[in-house]
Amino acid sequence: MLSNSLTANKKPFRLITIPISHYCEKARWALTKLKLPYIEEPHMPPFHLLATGRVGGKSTPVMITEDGALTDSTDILCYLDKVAPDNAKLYPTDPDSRQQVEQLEDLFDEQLGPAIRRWGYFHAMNDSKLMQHAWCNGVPFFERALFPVVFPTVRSIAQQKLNITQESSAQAYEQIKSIFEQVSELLTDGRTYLVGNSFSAADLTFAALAAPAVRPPEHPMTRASLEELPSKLVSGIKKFRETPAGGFALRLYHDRNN
Ligand SMILES: N[C@@H](CCC(=O)N[C@@H](CS)C(=O)NCC(=O)O)C(=O)O
Repeated sequence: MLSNSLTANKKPFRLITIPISHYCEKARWALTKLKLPYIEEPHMPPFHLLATGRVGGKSTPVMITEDGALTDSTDILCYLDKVAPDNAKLYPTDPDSRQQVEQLEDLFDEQLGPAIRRWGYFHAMNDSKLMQHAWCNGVPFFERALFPVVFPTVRSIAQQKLNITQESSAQAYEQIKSIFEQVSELLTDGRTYLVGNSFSAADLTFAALAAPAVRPPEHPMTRASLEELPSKLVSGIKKFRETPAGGFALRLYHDRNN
């Protein structure tokens, strides 16, 4: 739990992640953008539960601050916004604009994120080599070593928990298309950012959660090449990249580290 007053963190934040997770990338990007020091502690599922459970969390990302642990990506962004300097805020001060940012962030968190995960995992989960690369990037040695032992069980639990079936994946694909269309529609007036004239949590959340569907070359956790991906995923990625929303996510990634 967080205390009421925020303390200036003297130590780097700790960020517990499943490194491939697009929600973890949302938190990582915010920390990078705000140039706040952090140490990432990457884990492979289900070993993340040992780390997140210790601080009262379950899913990743979890960020540990001197004020307590934050167990949701949106809570992490709101916290970071409070410690960010005035010229680097992720949420507008104007109440109407802030509401628009929060509504878009909720839409992306609640619909786009789960749909992309379901569609992506449906096509990738039977390729254990691909999954090994996706899940083991930078994780402790013993977790990596146990991948071949635990993966079949973890995969079947994940398939049930996330309802990953051919039918749900096809529905998820349509849902991604529909949210991309909504974002493309917003961009038709030539705006640079989704809300107002500056980069906000809405832009960051869209790009981070859309990343698995457009595979930006600048993404810190995925390989740029599409060659190793299943062909169904590649054809979807190529289509998403060609949409205005996809191009927008790619542009934001191009500028991610500036
Ligand atoms: N609402 C959460 C969602 C996070 C989430 O779904 N994280 C997934 C990775 S993509 C996770 O850690 N799943 C493993 C679990 O729930 O045990 C947030 O925004 O932080």
